[in-house]
Amino acid sequence: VENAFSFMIRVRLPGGFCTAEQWIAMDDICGKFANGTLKITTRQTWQVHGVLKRDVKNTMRAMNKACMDTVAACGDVCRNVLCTSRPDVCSKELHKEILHYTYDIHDHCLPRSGAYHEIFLMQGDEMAEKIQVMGSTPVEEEPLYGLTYLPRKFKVAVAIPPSNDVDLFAHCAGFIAIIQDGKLLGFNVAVGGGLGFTHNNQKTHPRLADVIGFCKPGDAKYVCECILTVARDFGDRTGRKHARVKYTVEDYGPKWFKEQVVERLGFPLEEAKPYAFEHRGDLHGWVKVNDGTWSCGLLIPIGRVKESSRVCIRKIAELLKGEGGFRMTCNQSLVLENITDAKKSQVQQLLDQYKVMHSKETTVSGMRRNMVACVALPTCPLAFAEAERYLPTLVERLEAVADKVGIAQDDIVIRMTGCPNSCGRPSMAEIGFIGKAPGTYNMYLGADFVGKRLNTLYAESVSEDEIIKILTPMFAKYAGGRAKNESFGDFLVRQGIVKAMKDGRDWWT
Ligand code: SRM
Ligand code: SF4
Repeated sequence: VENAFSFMIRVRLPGGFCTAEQWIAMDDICGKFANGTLKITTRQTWQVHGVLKRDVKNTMRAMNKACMDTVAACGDVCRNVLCTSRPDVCSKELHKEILHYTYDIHDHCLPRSGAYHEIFLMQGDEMAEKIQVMGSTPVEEEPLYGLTYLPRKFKVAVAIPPSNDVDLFAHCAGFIAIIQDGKLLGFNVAVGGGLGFTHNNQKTHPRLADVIGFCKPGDAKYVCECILTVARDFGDRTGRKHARVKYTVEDYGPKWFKEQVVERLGFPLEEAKPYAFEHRGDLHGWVKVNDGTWSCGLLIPIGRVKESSRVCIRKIAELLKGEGGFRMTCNQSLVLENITDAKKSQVQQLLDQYKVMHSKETTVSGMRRNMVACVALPTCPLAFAEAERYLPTLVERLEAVADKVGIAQDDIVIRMTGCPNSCGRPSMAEIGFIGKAPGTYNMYLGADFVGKRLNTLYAESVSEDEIIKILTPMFAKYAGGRAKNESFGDFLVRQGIVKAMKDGRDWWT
């Protein structure tokens, strides 16, 4: 008898988009092969958990049948490329154009290997035939990755200001859409972001990306290629803890890194253009898009689609077959797209019937609207503490405190992870928690609201009661003493409660 090994499987979904038919396929897959839930991740896609070893190939094949795969969803390659999910930041045409360049970058940097198809999709005879033809000679060529691929994972995002929902500065390579008079001029280019670190290893730390210039829209994929190949050629291959692009940028300097990129490009990057991020949150509720259709942003707590939310979204997908769109967000939620006037009330009815949150209702606090947590226990083997299963409970206690001082409706970015790998980007939260041991967290405060500053360690190994004790007077002080439109993180820094973390190298000081 073999052990009942079970696996997590993550789908590749650039820009976070799928059709109604693909949603239905994933819903079937999670019911048939996984644990009956879909997990929307911080990188705009789904994971399914609990797939038994014997079902791995069947799951991959079912995904393939619905025109999806898991290529480059993990590994030392360019991962799922993100793009802003909010339909209210620009016209639909412009969003489409920017998504087109997102796909361009993604497709250009995708590994070419056919191994995935050979291993997971080919059937027995087909496979035997292929092996015979290949003999022992490698027949594949990886133009970007070569034989040794990258030293480490490589992450890319495209942001459409004023939204920074993708957390652009957490990325190895970032592209900020520069829009003038409704036209896309090109992208500011950022390099060297990354958040993972290791407790007590001061050689590791989170780092935010530097903006190094501007490129024309059609050049974005080549710029990304050059950033990737500089990482490939100069990244540290002697130790995985120092192999991310952020360390290469830091060790050699952003100026040197830019020179390398420009040399490979064969033309200069222009001076970066002005832009402004104003928020990182998702759309919640309905918005009419300029082509006359509706979009509706849902609030799926910590991205876990299960029980009534699963039934509800499945029914919506059935209703929107052939027309609707489903866009995952980087805050682990979902935007329903392309809803006609005729279908809007039926969608609304389903959301009401199954009580799926989809508006800035007063029952939903600002913290709950902005909470993110990684999966952590029970499935993540690297977790020291709970995150997904626990943050909503902690937020409930904090809501009571916030309510008392009248700030329950204020947007505050709060995030938690089970370990310092930082999958929920906690070091960019105004209130961040990173698991130390079961029930205890390091508490970080003072990142800004829009994702341009890291937070700072405030207290080590704190328990729930200690967290409440620390935040209660801070919330009261904030309620009484904040400046107009001042965010919680900025207030804490202005008050000197924590120092501003200007550079990731100061993480441990
Ligand atoms: Fe992550 C590893 C979950 C986004 C940094 N991440 C893992 C693994 C696969 C654990 C493992 O290696 O065994 C986790 C699977 C847990 C489970 O049970 O499902 C895991 N990461 C996740 C997700 C699902 C968190 C979530 O709840 O949404 C996110 C999936 C994204 C996706 O769809 O591809 C996820 N991971 C991130 C992010 C955020 C981001 O990319 O914007 C980060 C921080 C940004 C960064 O990369 O710097 C992140 N994950 C890591 C790291 C640390 C990398 C580092 O540079 O040190 C690891 C561990 C590793 O790579 O060695 C890791
Ligand atoms: Fe697992 Fe750590 Fe990532 Fe959470 S942050 S999912 S505990 S690796």
